[in-house]
Amino acid sequence: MNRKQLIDAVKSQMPAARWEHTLGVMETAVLLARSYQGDADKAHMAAVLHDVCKYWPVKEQGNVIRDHGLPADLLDYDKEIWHAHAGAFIAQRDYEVDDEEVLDAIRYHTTGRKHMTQLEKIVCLADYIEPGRDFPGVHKIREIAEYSMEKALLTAFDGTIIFLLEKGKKVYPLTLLARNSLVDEINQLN
Ligand code: DGI
Ligand code: FE
Ligand code: FE
Repeated sequence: MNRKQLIDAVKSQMPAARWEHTLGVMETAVLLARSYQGDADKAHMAAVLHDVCKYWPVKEQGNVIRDHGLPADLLDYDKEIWHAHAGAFIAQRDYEVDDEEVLDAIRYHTTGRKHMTQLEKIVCLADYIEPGRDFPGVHKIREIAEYSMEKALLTAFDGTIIFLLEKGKKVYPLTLLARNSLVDEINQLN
């Protein structure tokens, strides 16, 4: 599959509005990679595929997790986070992606994790701040992203955690670990 075929195949998996979002993440991920010494090709590839399963029926996303030994505890948390792990599996199986760094960037783009790689930060942050995003606080995160990916991502995760707490929802532990890990990184940078 060449790059054009890959892009067309992923595009066919989602409604037009979600494809617009994916285009925004592709563009933003490449810009972040250039600004922060990331690998722009890998960032682009992970961005193309990051939401590949997002519009699959939730039941199918759950089946991918159950049937292929992905972390079973995901099933005890919000369904919104399933598509990331399921997507990494599908990227490898159906789209012939074999680069572990790219697969991890897809896998952790929603929840994050402790000690996120540069590529994971790029894709996760691009997902929050791509031009089509419009949620309270997004402007501030875009401003911070001009000088620190870690500070921008911390602000983004804090917003998500607060949002989940206010809704009375559970927080997947990796998101808390990601958040704490960024605090450590930032304090060592200062
Ligand atoms: O797929 P997208 O809409 O582009 O963005 P995403 O993959 O970041 O989706 C995240 C959604 O998942 C967001 O609306 C918040 C929700 N969510 C539910 N539980 C958790 C969670 N997000 C994180 N980071 N951690 C959770 O535990
Ligand atoms: Fe997503
Ligand atoms: Fe996304």
